[in-house]
Amino acid sequence: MIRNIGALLVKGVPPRDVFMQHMAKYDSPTKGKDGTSHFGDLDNLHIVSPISMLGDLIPVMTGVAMAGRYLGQKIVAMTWIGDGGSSTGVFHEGLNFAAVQKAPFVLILENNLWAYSTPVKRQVPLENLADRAKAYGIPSYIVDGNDVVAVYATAKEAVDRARAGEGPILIEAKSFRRMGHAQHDPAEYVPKEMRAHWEARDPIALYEKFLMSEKLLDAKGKKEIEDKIDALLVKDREFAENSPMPPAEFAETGVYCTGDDCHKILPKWERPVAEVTPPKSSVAAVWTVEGFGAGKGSGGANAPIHFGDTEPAAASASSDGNRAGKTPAKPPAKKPVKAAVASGASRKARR
Ligand SMILES: Cc1ncc(C[n+]2csc(CCOP(=O)(O)OP(=O)(O)O)c2C)c(N)n1
Ligand SMILES: [Mg+2]
Repeated sequence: MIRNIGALLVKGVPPRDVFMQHMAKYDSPTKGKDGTSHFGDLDNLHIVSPISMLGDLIPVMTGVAMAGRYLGQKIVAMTWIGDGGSSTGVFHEGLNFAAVQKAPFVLILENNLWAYSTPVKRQVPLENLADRAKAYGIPSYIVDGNDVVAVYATAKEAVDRARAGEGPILIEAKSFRRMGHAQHDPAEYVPKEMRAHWEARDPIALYEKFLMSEKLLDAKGKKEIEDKIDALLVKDREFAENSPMPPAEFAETGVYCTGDDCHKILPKWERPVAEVTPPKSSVAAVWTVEGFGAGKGSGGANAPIHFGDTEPAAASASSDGNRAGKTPAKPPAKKPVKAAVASGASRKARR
């Protein structure tokens, strides 16, 4: 998504592609079909093109991770989601699926405190969004999202763990959205003190300070880097501006897949077919559930199964000396007849 642009540049996408994409030029990665950062590069840089639907890349990237595993490649898939996007249904479906499949997948949850004008506290009843990982039994990290070195070290560790077969990992990067949602949004709803707090923690300024204090960068080196980047941006902007617009007749091509003219979809069996298809690729069926029928219901009768953090009746009875082993003296009161009649009457009246 848009938040990927920085990562795209680090992965090797030239700035001219970003410029041309925004100008919808013919030489852009999508040949002018899209005016956003919705583009990828599967063949060379192994970047899956993102789309606008928040969360949908989670199951997609889980699929990529699983495909890599089937093909015997030691890849790790990675994508991003925002604090707002982490409340979509597909976030949960996708992460659950990744967890149960132990997919080599790292998800970075950028908690920048705002989703449009909604503060994170008004849409998630959690202090740490990393806690969402608990629901899927997967590990998580919390990292200062404005600390470049900490983010790199955490992401590297997570990728190494995923590659080693530990399954998916969620990283919550705590940060702040400095600008509005888009150009139309002056973000006047952001409290001034909050903005001031975070502006003093500008990640680029902090990283520069770190590099200077570690003597990895000095004023001369900084200027050299800035001059190099400026020259590249000017060159790529000119290239983008001079790129033609797509011809009108191109509008109807590339919209639907037309078979071999578009692209061939063929399996690339890099491992023996028998090894990656059932029954070898299947999981053995389980017919019995441990503990089934052995738990106690709160009324003392057999409960079908005892789940997680609800104390079984036997345990709670023994922790309470007075009630130990006793059955309740009176059966629980039935619903008062009057109330039942009244509710029946009001149902009738509504009809
Ligand atoms: C499924 C879905 N619902 C709604 C939207 C519209 N939308 C685009 S961005 C956005 C807010 C996202 O907030 P957050 O996930 O916190 O990301 P941020 O903009 O802070 O990086 C919304 C609701 C969408 N793109 N996809
Ligand atoms: Mg956000």
